[in-house]
Amino acid sequence: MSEPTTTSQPDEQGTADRGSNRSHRPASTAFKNFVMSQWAPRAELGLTASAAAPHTVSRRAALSERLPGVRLVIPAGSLKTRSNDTDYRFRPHSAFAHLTGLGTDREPDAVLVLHPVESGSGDAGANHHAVLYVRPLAPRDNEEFYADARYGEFWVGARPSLADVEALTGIEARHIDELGDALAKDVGDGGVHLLVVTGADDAVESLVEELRLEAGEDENALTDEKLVEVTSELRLVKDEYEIEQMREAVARTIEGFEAVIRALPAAKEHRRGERVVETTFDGHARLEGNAVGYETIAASGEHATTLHWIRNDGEIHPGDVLLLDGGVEVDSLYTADVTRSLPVDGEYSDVQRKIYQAVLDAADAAFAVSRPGAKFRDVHAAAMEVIAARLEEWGFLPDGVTAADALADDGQQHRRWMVHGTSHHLGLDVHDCAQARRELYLDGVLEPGMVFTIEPGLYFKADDLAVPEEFRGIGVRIEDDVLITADGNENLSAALPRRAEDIEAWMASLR
Ligand SMILES: [Mn+2]
Repeated sequence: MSEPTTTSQPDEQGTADRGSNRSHRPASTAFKNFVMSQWAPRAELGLTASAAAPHTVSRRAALSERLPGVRLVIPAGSLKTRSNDTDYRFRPHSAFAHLTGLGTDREPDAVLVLHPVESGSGDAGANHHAVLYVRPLAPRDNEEFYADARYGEFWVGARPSLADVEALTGIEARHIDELGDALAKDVGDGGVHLLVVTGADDAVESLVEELRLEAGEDENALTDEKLVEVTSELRLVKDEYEIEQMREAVARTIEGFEAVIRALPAAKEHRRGERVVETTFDGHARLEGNAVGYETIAASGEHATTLHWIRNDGEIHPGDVLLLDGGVEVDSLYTADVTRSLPVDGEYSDVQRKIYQAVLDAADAAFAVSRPGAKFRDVHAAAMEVIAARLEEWGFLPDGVTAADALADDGQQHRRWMVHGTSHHLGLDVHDCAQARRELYLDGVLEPGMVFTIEPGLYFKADDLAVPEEFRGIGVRIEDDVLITADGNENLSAALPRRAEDIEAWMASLR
């Protein structure tokens, strides 16, 4: 990649603050005049309303309903440094993406503000008027055009104009330079209170904090945690567009799994076979979606007993079960989260099949209770009953401990072999809605439109002396993505084989 220059003016010693000792950018007036001239008029980006835009109106209205009279600040976040002067690819904060419909890498430094207005006189009859503050494309007579490695057109391509942003989102767009004054307006004694989604953009957070300090904090005022909680809870039930995006993410993910199976012969030959699996899946995610929704877990043999094995540098040995936990994130940033545990030679051994069947039975039990009106925690409980029963049957629980003892709060011995939960909400974040209140999440009641995973597993470490030797070094997880429907559930990832015999037949068909 090219060496970035800087927008900072060189000081008297001829140095600048960012990458200065490597910068060869000419600073002569002759160069500036020449580089800024003789450009054809800009072609319009020609952006039109996104498919998400109409749905975001009601999402913002729902947020407005929950927090009337408060100015709500939802930053997209800023570019994050990877090292020195190179940044990670940008991904907007999920609350921002949800409320604006902006996906892919849009739009670093942007801030959505919901300005409180007289009750019911805002957008679509809500209590707020939404404005998006963005850093628009700089004109060609601005040095940013050619000299700014972070934002300049020469470096990162043409950014959308304010008109483009309005067309794409349906939200009024203003220059980011107006943000400070807009946030400060009427803040203070008896005036408007500010809340900001924390953890997205340090600079915006500091600005809000400063304005609140100047205004004098009201001790009884709502805190930022409330806004974070509400933006998280808004996503517990997905709208039609979101469900369609989840279907898309799952479909692309299933293709990724198929690509991995086709690559297994090459993976078995490579000294880092797990990397062949990872790069095959991740490559598919970049080609057909935005990226992976989280780091792919490609764990063969004993590595599968490490729950978040993402180093993926191991060999794939004959006879291994390969645990692949991957999700394609589509351009709208919704992600799937699916796991299959595959026999790399195409057939499970007897003990692998035995473990696999126990996990599958646990998953099926969880599916059977997933319907409107059930508690979220019932799903986990149903899976654990099967897991505990099977471990008792195999004689793995300590002497004198029955499955029923283990299932009691003061037991839980079965969890030695499955320390994670069975389910989590899924959507823009792989662990979606994580800041929702407990009574709406863990203790919450299932409703149509909720999407979550069912992912029981059993993991027997290679050095686990509590189980017979033949079980050691095998990890199995089966993870599907579930949509709660009006009268039950739909397995969104049902097109990916689940039963042991179906997995074997499917692998054979792809060979
Ligand atoms: Mn998961």
